[in-house]
Amino acid sequence: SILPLEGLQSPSSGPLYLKLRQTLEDAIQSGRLGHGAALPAERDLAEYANVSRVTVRKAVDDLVRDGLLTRRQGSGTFVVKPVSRVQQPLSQLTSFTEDMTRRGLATRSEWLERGLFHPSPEEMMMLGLAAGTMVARIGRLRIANDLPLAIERASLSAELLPDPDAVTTSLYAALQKKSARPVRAIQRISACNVKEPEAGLLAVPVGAAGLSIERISYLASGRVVEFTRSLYRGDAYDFVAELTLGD
Ligand code: 16G
Repeated sequence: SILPLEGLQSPSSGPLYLKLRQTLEDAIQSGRLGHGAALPAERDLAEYANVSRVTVRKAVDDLVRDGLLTRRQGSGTFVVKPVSRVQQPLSQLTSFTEDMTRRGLATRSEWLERGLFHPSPEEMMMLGLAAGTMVARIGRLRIANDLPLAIERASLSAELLPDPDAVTTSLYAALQKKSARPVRAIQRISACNVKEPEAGLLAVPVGAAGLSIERISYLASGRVVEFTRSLYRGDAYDFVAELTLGD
C-alpha cells in the first residue's frame, strides 16, 4: 500500500494525529503520493489507520494549513503541485497573457468582477476621472497551467473601456485594438500575508507570503489607462531588475 499506516497505534509517544500527519508528509515527500494526487477519503483513511475520523481530520487540517494539501469543494483533498517560480523582468511593460504565452504556459482567468460601476473616491483620484464618469472594473484570478498565480483588479475610465464585457482574454490586447495600450507604468511592490478569501482563491494557506502590486499605466500622451491592484503568490514570482551605475 502507498501509506504504511499499520504502525500508527504503536506505543511510541506523541499525539496520534501528528504521527498520521508525519506518515502522510513522508508519502508526499517521497513521491508515493504524487503532486496532484487525490488523498483517500477521510472515512477510508480512518479505517486503514485504525484511528478516528477526528484524528484524520486534524492531520489533514495541519497539512492544508502548511500548504502540502489542498481541499477542493465537492471533489476532495489533493496533494499540492509546487509552482515553478516565474522570473519576471521589471523593466518591461508586458501583460500577463503575453508573459505566460512566451513561457509556453496555457493561461485562463476566473472572473471575480467585470462591468461598469460608479467609481470609488480612490478610483476617481487615481484615474483622474471627471465627475459623473463611470469606471470599468476587470477583476480576475489569473491561472497558468492550472495553477492560480495572482488576483488582479484593474480599474479604467469607462471612456477608454465602455464595454468591459467584451474583454474575454487579454485586457492589453483589447486596449491595443482601440489604440489605447499603455506604454509606460509605475509599479509598486510590497510584501504581505495572504488572508481569506484570497488565500482560498490562490490555493495557499492563510498567512502565506504574498506580493501586493499596484500599477498605474499611461498612454504616450500622459493619460492614465489603468489603476491595478494585484496580489501575487510569494512562492511563484521573482521580479528581476537590471541595475546600472547612475551618475
Ligand atoms: C499584467 C499587469 C496588469 C495588467 C495585466 C493585463 C500587474 C502586476 N501586471 O498582469 O496591470 O492589467 O497584465 O493582462 O499589475 P492581460 O492583457 O493578460 O489581461
